[in-house]
Amino acid sequence: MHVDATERKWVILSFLMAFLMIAILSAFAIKQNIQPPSNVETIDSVGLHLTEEFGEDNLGLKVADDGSLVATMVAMRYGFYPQDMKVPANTPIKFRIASADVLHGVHTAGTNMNTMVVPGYVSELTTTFPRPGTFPMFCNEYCGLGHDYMWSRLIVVPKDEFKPGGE
Ligand SMILES: [Cu+2]
Repeated sequence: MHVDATERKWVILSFLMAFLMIAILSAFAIKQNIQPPSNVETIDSVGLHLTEEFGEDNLGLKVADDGSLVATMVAMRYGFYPQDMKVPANTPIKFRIASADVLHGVHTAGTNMNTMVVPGYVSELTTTFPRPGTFPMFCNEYCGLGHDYMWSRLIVVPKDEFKPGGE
């Protein structure tokens, strides 16, 4: 089969470009610790406030029985509850987030924390924040007219200054 030299050159070039793009994507996924969502756990979004875990008084950062930290959050038009959350740096924190109404997203700028919050499911992710500071947490799934105002703050404090439950 005869393949024109110019055509051969472009076939090779297009394959190289595809491999380069896959390599860049893979390198970033590994470097920034990007993982696919893996928790499939259903919950009744309408009755969220009636559950023990996502009841208003139980939201926020808690120490689990095994000593690990679990942060429970509710995303609802148009805010995240609790509004501001204080967490220690360099400590793995498991976030459990549920939506009380429509599809939301949680993106914490400057960190690798980013997940969709699908109504009817509990979004779960575990991450560690290496840098202390105040990071804005945005909704990144358009959820209605107040979407632009849907944000809160994650306050990462140095590990030795952190007291669980204290201010
Ligand atoms: Cu939203």
